[in-house]
Amino acid sequence: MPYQIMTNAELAPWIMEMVEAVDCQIHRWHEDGPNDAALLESADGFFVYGHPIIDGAIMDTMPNLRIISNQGVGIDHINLEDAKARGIPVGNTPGFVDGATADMTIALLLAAARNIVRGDHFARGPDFSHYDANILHGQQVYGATLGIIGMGRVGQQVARRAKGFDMNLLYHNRTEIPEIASELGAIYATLNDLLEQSDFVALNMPMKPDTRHMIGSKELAMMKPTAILINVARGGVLDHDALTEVLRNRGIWAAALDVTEPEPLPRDHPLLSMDNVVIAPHLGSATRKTRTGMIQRTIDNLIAGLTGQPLLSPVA
Ligand code: 8YV
Repeated sequence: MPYQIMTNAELAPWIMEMVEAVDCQIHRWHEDGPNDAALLESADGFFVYGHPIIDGAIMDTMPNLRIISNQGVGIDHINLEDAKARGIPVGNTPGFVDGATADMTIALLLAAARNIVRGDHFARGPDFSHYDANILHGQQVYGATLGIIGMGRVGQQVARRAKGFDMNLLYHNRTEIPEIASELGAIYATLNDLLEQSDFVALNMPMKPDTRHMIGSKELAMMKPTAILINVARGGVLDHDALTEVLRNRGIWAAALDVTEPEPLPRDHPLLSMDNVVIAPHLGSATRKTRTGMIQRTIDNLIAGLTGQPLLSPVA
């Protein structure tokens, strides 16, 4: 009898094939309901795809649930205490997303600094009638100072890449990591010093209760008017009203966002019509190679949980 797995999204055929190959039968679970009571009763595992809120009330609708396996590192949408209280292990996919997410951080940094998106639109439009050396001057990247907030796995990979651009590196982290930082050539700074001194500020911290709106109007006001803020972490670490305000007043030069709060932003959100914003639809780990690794780890965690083995990447 195959394992009965609930999932919250329409999985692509190649993902379905990978899951079904390990004796799992996938059923669609609807975040806004209704869900078939018999299916919920039979559910052995939950394959979490994207960021649906999974709390104790939902877990209680699946009395036989033995594993929650999250495709992705960030697990701020899953109530870990509720899972723990019910003895349900939760797995995620650390190590699989870091490189691609760091690449995306640098891609957004360059895109905002060098007017890639505005330049693309201009180059395609009717106003580009002759070369003009006096248009779309951006911010210099090489030799500039990058402040990384959150020096975990992704932050460290961002630092490695930034070194290739001869950038000076500051970092702020919950705890100082002197050995790794010295190998990366990054100097620890208080949050205030980092914000005041950086030409680019990259948000790479996890979303936790204590990082919620960690960057708000006070913090944004400390940044240089020429500075660029890049967020590939979670929308919730940044106060979007404060960001809208500071960008409107040209208090910072630009923002480059891979994540927002909410996600997606309402279609009439002011950030979407600002020329000093570059925005992507949460593409941090969106390469086929990275996604395949993430899916494989999600499945491996799933099977481990179903068979009572220790997960390959348990969430602490
Ligand atoms: C994923 C992410 O795209 O791993 C994470 O935390 O944000 C992204 O890499 C997303 O979570 C996929 O579900």
